[in-house]
Order: sequence, then C-alpha cells, then structure tokens
Amino acid sequence: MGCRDRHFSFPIIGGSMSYTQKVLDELKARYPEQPEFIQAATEILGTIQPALDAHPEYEEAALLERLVEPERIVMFRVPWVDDQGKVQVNRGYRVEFNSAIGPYKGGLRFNPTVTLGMLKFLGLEQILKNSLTTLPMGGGKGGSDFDPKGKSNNEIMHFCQSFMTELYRHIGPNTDVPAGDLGVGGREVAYLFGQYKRLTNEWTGVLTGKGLSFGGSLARTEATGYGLVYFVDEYLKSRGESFEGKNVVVHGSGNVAIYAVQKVAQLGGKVLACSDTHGWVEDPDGIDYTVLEHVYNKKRSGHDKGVTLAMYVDEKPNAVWHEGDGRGVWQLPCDIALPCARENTLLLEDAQALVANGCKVVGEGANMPTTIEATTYFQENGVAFMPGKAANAGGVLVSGLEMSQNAEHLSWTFEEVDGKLEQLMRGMFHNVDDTAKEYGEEGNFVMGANIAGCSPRASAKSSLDIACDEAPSHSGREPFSMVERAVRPRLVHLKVLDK
Ligand code: NDP
Ligand code: 2IT
Repeated sequence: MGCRDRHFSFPIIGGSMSYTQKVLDELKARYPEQPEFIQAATEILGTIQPALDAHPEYEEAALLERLVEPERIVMFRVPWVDDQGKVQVNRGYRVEFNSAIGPYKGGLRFNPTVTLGMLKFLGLEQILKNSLTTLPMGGGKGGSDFDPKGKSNNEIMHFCQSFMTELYRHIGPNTDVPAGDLGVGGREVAYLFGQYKRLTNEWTGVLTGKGLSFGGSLARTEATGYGLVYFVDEYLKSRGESFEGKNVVVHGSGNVAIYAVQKVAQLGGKVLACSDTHGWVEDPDGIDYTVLEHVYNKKRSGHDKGVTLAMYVDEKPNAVWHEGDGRGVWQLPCDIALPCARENTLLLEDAQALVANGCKVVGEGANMPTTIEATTYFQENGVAFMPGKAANAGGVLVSGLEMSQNAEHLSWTFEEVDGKLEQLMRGMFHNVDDTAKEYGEEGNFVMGANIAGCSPRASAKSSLDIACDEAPSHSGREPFSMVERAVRPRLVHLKVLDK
C-alpha cells in the first residue's frame, strides 16, 4: 500500500487509512486509463497529509475530492481541411479545473499524444502553480491531438480557426484564459486570437502569449526559462552559491529551454548540451541560445520538414551532434540539470547517471519531466530537486501580468515585466522553502510547493483553502473558503453602506 518511500508517503492514522490515500485510491479506481493524471495526483496527495492532519473538517467537507475533480470538461470535434482538400477530424479539449481564486488559466497543447488524462495532469498541476505565483488565476488546460509538425501555415491556420470556432463559447477574459504549451506558440495564439475576435466582435485579453502588436506582453516569450533560472539561482544564493562557473545540462530546445540557456549564460554558468526529439548537441564553447532561436523559428516556419537541432552545428562547427535519444544529455558530468522538454523524460537510470556524475541541483522547466522514481532517487541522494509547478511558473506568471496590462490598456516595459518576474520567482522560492521547513522537511521542495500551492496568498496555516470554493454550509459550520474570506469584508462593507 502507498508509495515506496518517505517522500511520497501515505501515513496510517489511528489505525485507519489516511485521507490522502483514500482519495488517491478512489482516483486510481475511477481513472485507470489516465496514468499521467494519477502520477500527478500521487505526487501531490503523497506530500500534503501533514497539512491536513490538524484539520479533520477538511475531510468532512470533501475538500480533496473537490480539488481533484475538474469543475468542467469540454470535449469537441475539430474538423478542418488540409492542403490536399481532404477533411481531417481531430479531438479538442478544455479542462476547466478550478476557478476558486480567478479565471481558469493555463495553456493549450497540440500534440498527437494528447489525451484527456494528460490534460487533467497538466490542469491539476496548473491549479497549484498558478496559486504559487500569488496572482489571481485558477487552473485549466486544453489542447488537441492535432500534430502541427510538418503542416503548412495554411493548415495550422485552418486548424486553429476550427478549434476556436467551438472553444470561443467556453472562454473569456473573466472566465477562462488559454495560452500556449507544447506545439502552441506565437503563431498559433495569433490564429486563435484572430478567430475569437471575429466570432465575438470584441477585443479582449482572452488569450495570453499574444504578439506584441496585438496586446502581448514583453518578456512573455522569455518568462518560463528566465523564471526557472531565477528560482534555481535563489536556491543557490540561499546556500551562498551562484551560477558562476557552474556546468549545466538542458533537455529540450524549445521555448522554455532557449531562454533558460540564455539566462544561465547571463548569470555566469555554462550550458554544455541540449536536445530535441532527434538527438542532442554538445558545444564546448557553451550552447548559444541565438542559434537555438534560429532552429526554433525554422521549425515553426510552415516549412519544417527535415529541420532538426542537428542544424546547430552548421552555425557552430565546434559543436558535436548525437543522433538518437536526447536523453544522452543526462550522461554528462554537470552541476545542474534543467529538464525542459516534457513529462517523463528523466527516468531513474538518468537520475542515477546524473548523481554519479556529480549533479547537485535539478530544476524542472517542463511539467513533470522527472518520474516519481527518479525524483525519489534525487531526494535520497542529496540533490536539491525543484518541482516544475514552482520552478516553471514564470510563464503563467507573466501571462497573469499580460492579463493585467490588457485590463489596464497599458504596456509595461521589458524591464518592468522582467523585474516583477524575478522578484516573484525569488519570493516563490522562499515561500516553498519556508513551507517545507515549517512542516519539518527542510529541503523537500516537492512538499513545500504542494502545500504552499494549496494555500494561495496565505500562510500555510490555511492550507488547501483553494479547493473550498463552494464549501457546503448545511451543517451550520462556517465555510472556510478562500473566496468567502476574500468576499466577506466587502459584504460587510456593503451592509454598512445599505444602512
Ligand atoms: P516547445 O514545443 O517549444 O519545445 C519542446 C521541446 O522539447 C522541443 O525541443 C522538442 O523537440 C522537445 N521534445 C518534445 N517531445 C519530446 C520527447 N518526447 N522527448 C524529448 N524531447 C521532446 O515547448 P515548450 O518549451 O513551450 O514546453 C516545454 C515543456 O515546458 C512542456 O512540458 C510544457 O508543458 C512546459 N511549460 C511550458 C511553458 C511555456 O511558457 N512555454 C510554461 C510552463 C511549462 P522537437 O522540437 O523535436 O519537437
Ligand atoms: O504549463 C504552463 O504553465 C504553461 N504552459 C503556461 C500557461 C499560461 O497560461 O501561460
């Protein structure tokens, strides 16, 4: 019963099964076909029991059951016409998971591997991540099994327009605000936004990650990679260290990876290698992020057939290309590893190689790139492990700042946005670190992030209030909703005005 170690443990309380274990068992029985969702739920539920122990009323209010069940899921067909005139049909999804502290917020993923279970894993992570940013955003995620690779711009446009033709009824600037994720970048967001505007006859900040000429925020492109490095740097600072002179390996070479590479170099570190789905590249001079940008843009030009990261060596002849599995980067001796590709791409054997070769810090740029076994191995072997829901929160954080700018009809400078990003990511590290210490698990950043993420903009004492957006008051008890608390003073104020 339960997980295999103390890091994801389900204690027996008073001879009976813990609340977290009970909820997880129910989820496993109900959703056996959703392994990624179960994995994410295991990681969260396996660390938050200490925050629940002092609050038996949470179980009575079925608080966890409500946290793990989405408020709403929209599933739809997406018919579109390819360049040969043939009708194609894909599946579209939006998981509107939790709106307790703000509109649903989270990216769209276009990838042939997309399933409902994958989007539920990403949506569940997003709830806690968005709460950690301290901005008022609920959690959501969506996407399609559409594969943008090898498609012309015309096909991408037709797909995006058809996708939005259904999605537009379910979203809105105060309801649900999607953005990009794997396979969805600036080009796709532009097509989606244009279609939303045509259908609604309204310009609103309904999507983030928009182009700068139509309401996008400066520094959104860089935000996830920069934020990751600020977060890891704050950890290093807390130990009297820095990126200066550190060797770093990066998995992936997409949006998150590119700007992590740039920021590591700015802070004095050296990125030895990075990867794509075709292989990995090693550069003795340190990976040059500008070359990665060139390859990235070629991959998204609408003429991407045959374009791979191997093209890096055309511009950097000292570099070496290794065809095959990009996980080769984990074999290199390094101080810091930054997995920035996608889920479950850093396995136990990779963790063992990294530890054997001296790696001391892992910062997840991707969502859940490290398997539970690999995470456990890192934690048991003294590696500081920074979970993605905190370490990669910079992207959605600047999305939140984009929403603020749109609402104000203003654009902030790059320095203003980057400054807020840095301040909030560094602050987030301390929130996570302090929470782990408060629960007697110093250095367990997974536990710190999960408990702090359940406690939006509040001390860890009100843990898990996020899920109580509609706590039943039938028993005459006070609902302990964060929303209720936020709203109550205003209600009192209104009553005073009524008199
Ligand atoms: P991109 O599509 O820009 O880049 C993804 C990168 O990972 C590419 O280099 C891709 O290679 C590689 N990759 C994809 N699948 C695999 C695989 N199965 N094995 C190895 N490598 C793979 O995506 P992003 O950089 O935007 O996102 C990366 C991760 O970060 C995802 O987990 C995403 O959910 C997460 N994230 C993204 C945020 C954002 O703002 N973009 C915010 C927070 C998290 P190839 O080019 O060959 O496909
Ligand atoms: O996983 C993520 O946090 C994202 N893909 C970014 C979501 C957003 O709304 O900017």
